[in-house]
Amino acid sequence: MTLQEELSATVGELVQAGKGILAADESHPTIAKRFNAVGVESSEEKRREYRSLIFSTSGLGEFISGVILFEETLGQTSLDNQRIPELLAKQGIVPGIKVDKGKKPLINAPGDEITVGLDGLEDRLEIYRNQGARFAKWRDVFHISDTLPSPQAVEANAEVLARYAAICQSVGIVPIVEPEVLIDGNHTIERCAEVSEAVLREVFHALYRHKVELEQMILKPSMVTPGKDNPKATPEEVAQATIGVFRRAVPAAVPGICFLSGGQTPEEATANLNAMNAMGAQPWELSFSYGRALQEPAQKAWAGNLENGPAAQEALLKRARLNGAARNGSYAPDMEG
Ligand code: 5MM
Repeated sequence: MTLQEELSATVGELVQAGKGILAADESHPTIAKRFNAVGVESSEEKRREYRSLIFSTSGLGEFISGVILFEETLGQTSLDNQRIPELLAKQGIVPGIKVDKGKKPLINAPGDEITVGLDGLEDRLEIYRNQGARFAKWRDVFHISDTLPSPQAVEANAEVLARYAAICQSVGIVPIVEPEVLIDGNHTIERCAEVSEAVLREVFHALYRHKVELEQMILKPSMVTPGKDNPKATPEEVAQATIGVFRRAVPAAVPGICFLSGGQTPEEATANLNAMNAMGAQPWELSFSYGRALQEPAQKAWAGNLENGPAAQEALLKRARLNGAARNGSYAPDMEG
């Protein structure tokens, strides 16, 4: 297979109907926060136990097409001693890897941040590829206020996202391009729409400049919602606002838009995705790449105790199945049971 054929095959697998992506790439500080919420201290062994447990969920491959891993997990073995990427591949799930190195304050732009990690990326990708990763993820974040994000934050982050995507494609790794407009704050849904459109337009300009093949990447954006300190919008309002912005700013050549959940509850994230798919056919597949919205119930059920493994797996499978239904607009809240 040529690199181009490999990229196309991976994209095709990731955007399959009825399936989405599980984001399990929490960095050490983030997973410690998640574990802390369920009374568990984060250690390498506990992270291996939890992640091995959820990836072994029987039937997960029916609703999950890919899993984004953290570097540590890519090199770990499961509780029954299989390499994690192999365990996933056996379920028909494509292993992927988060490759950014987190964010830092953007100099001369108070309140804005810039994602780092381009140095040595090509070499790291070769190693990840040999370990079984077939796609990658890089996340930029944009804060909303009356004045943020600044134009330089939008431009600088778009530029690194595009350079990352170009490097990934050059070595046969599908890039997931994640510009997250944060939900934090008391902004309106209209202000979120304005910022989201500006960010997406800049990202696609940068992708064009860097000659990234839009057909061989996946977009992982946030939905257009009011800030979390404001009353919530209905799923129909979120769907209208999000699709409105995306139809203006995301080229039809992009095969899939896999949303992040960004602090929505698991039920909200499912209902919002469902409402978008219920609006009818769009130029792109509308799917999910959720972290918290897929894992939160499973983490609560597990609570650090392996004996709770079956309950944790059941909780994960339930959310995966319901989001699978939201992929074609057939989810209804009474399916929550
Ligand atoms: C799973 O969390 C990912 C890693 O975050 P950190 O680098 O901060 O540890 C994160 O990139 C995630 O993939 C996306 O934000 C989507 O996750 P949510 O929870 O927003 O669906």
